[in-house]
Formats: sequence, C-alpha cells, structure tokens
Amino acid sequence: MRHQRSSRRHILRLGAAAGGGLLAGPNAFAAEGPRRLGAPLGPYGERSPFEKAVRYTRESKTPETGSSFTPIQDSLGTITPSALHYERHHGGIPTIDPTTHRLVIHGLVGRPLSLSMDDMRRLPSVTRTLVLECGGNSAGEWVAPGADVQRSYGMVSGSEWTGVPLALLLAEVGVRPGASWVIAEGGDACRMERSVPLSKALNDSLLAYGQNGEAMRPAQGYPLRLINPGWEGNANVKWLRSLRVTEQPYMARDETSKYSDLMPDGTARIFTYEMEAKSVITFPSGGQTLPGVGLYELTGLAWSGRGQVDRVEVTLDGGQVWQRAELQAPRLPIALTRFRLAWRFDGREAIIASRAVDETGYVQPTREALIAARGTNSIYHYNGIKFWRVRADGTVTNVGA
Ligand SMILES: Nc1nc2c(c(=O)[nH]1)N[C@H]1C(S)=C(S)[C@@H](COP(=O)(O)O)O[C@H]1N2
Ligand SMILES: [Mo]
Repeated sequence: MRHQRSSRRHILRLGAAAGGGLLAGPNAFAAEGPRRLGAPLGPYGERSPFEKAVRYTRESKTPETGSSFTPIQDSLGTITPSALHYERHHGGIPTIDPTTHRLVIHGLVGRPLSLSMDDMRRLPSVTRTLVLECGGNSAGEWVAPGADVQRSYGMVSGSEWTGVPLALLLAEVGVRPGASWVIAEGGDACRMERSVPLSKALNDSLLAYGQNGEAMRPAQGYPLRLINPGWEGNANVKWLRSLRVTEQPYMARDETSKYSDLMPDGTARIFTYEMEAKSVITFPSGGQTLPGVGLYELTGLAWSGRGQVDRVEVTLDGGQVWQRAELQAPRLPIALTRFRLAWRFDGREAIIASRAVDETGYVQPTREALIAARGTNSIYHYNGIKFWRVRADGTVTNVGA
C-alpha cells in the first residue's frame, strides 16, 4: 500500500487550484490599518473571541443527568481542551471542597486508609495521555447512521491525566488473600459504583487529580477520579470517595441494567470494559461543505482501548480501495491518534471512510459485520466503520441513513 504524503506537486499546484485566491499580489497588505495597543495581561487565559467551537448538549428535562459532546470536527491534534471535554453525569456535577474531601480504602485490606487530597498529592505520581470514550458513544449508529460527527461520535476526548497508581495504594493498605475486586464509589448524588477486577487495579488504574497541566475540571471528577485506561467511560468513576476491596463484584446498576450489552439471543454481555479499536473521519464529515475543488487535508481520529493504533486506512471510493493515512507521532497507547491524508477533491462524488487496526491486529469492523455479531440492541460499544458521502457540490452527508 502506498504511503501518500503532502508532496511538492500538491504545493506547487495549490495557488492555481484555489482559482488564484491564494496568490499574493502587490497590495496584499493594503487593508491593514495602523496598529493599536492590544489588551493587557490577565490571570487566567481565554481563547480568542473569534473561536466558536462548543460542546453540544442534548436538551433534557433532567439536565443533571445528561451528556455533552466534544466538537471533534473542530479539534486539532490529539488533546481535547479541558473546557471541551465531553461530559456524562448521572446526578449533576457536585461541588467538592478538596480540603475536606477524603478517599477511603477499605474492605479486605490489612490497614484501611482515609486519605486527604494533600496526602494524594504527596505520593509518587505518573502522567499518561489517554483517550476516554463513553461506552454509549455512537449508540445511535446501531439504529441509523448519524448525520453529524459531533453528535454521533463526540463522547470521546483525549487528555493528559496525572495521579497516583492505584497499585501503589493497594500495596500500602495490604490486600488480603481472597480479594479479587475493587468497588469504586463516586461522591455524587447518583452514588455511582463500578466493580474493577483486582488485576486491572494492580496493572494500570490511576487515581487522577490532574488533567492537561492543572487540576481536573469539576465536570471531569474534581478533585479525584478513577482512570481505568482503555475502559468504557463509565468505569472511570468521578468524584471518587471510596474503594472497597472485595471477593465479588458489586453487580451495581451501572454494570447490570446499564452498561451491559443485550445480544440477539437474549443473553447479555456484562463487564465489557474494554473499548475496541475505532476511528472516524472528522473532515470532511456530515454537515460540512467543501468550498470548491482542490487540495484538502482529510483528517480524523483513531483509538484503541487495547494499545497503540497500528494503522488507519482510508477509502475514497466506498470501500473498494484502501490507502494508508499518515499517523501523528508519537502514537501513544490508548490515546487519540490523529490521521491525515492529503486529498484532491476533483468535483466527483466520493464515498469516504476510515478503518483502524490496532497493535493486537484487531481490525475495526464494518457496521454490517458488527450488527451480524451483536444485533442492534447492544446500545454500547459501537465501533463500526463510518462512511460519509462528499457530493459533487461539496456538501457532505452521512451514508445509509
Ligand atoms: N461518579 C460518577 N462517575 C462517573 C459518571 C457519573 O455520573 N458519576 N459518569 C460516567 C460515565 S457514563 C462516563 S462516560 C464518564 C464521563 O466522564 P467525563 O464527564 O469526564 O467525560 O464518567 C463516568 N464516571
Ligand atoms: Mo458513559
């Protein structure tokens, strides 16, 4: 497969392709007036007032229980600004004073602990860049492909998280023989609880307090949240107040009636924590319009809960020919991975899609293959290949709705 790059040929033809609009003439700076002094300095930064990208929030009669969606069509690179991280809460965003907040670690342990945030911050920490995706992201695609990438794929974000490895604290409290689960409980009104196998807790679970270089936002779980790398968003309990070491899973609401996957034969898969490889083209995507023929960057995001994205392949002809996109380096495991492909739109309809392959060799399935395996009642863990139609007039719609 040929690795297509932005070649010199593309660049040389750019001015001509854009109808001369990019050619700088002798009066290129004519509209520039005299320069005035700018605004003074400020204590906490704001983005430019010209920038308008916002989270989309579905209207709800119970606004405390809702979701908001990251504008991934406007995202650049691989880090989601904390202010645009998607949100999913089941009981509103609690206001927690970090000076009084405590994390209690108890149950089948030798020495139960109650830790303050100062205690947490004192301990050896690690930082990891990770993708976080709601298990219900793209749930609508099971039924009908969505028309807009933010609304159908925006419950995914990428952050740099800083915190204390859970393994370190489990060593401090001394896990007793027979223990095999850790039950995490949040401090919000819904009393969110999830069961985490001890093997995961000892492997890479993180008790995070930092996000993108500062304390995490209230919506993300301030002052402390559990991060389970690669696992469905729901298993990343926010506003963490208690960890109970047990012999058995808790069989909590959010791992039985919710966040379990109903299969075609009427059985349900439970504890399907891992998010499998997925990708989506964010430009061009539904609702956007290409202003004309010429050179564009086709781009999107790929990720896998199992490790690195090995490659992303893009089709421009509805899935007959696939070519490799360029992947942004470094490719971090379990992190958003941006892919890019220089693409010349020639004014003919193009049916485009991306397909991610992760380091385990897992290939993102087609929607048809996914539905053949899981039916259409699963709700969670949709990761089918997403097709967009770029029409001759440059408008972009979803395919198959
Ligand atoms: N305590 C608590 N933790 C929670 C939730 C919640 O409502 N309460 N929502 C979960 C769900 S369903 C998801 S997808 C993620 C969302 O995290 P975010 O809001 O930081 O994106 O948090 C999870 N952790
Ligand atoms: Mo979720």
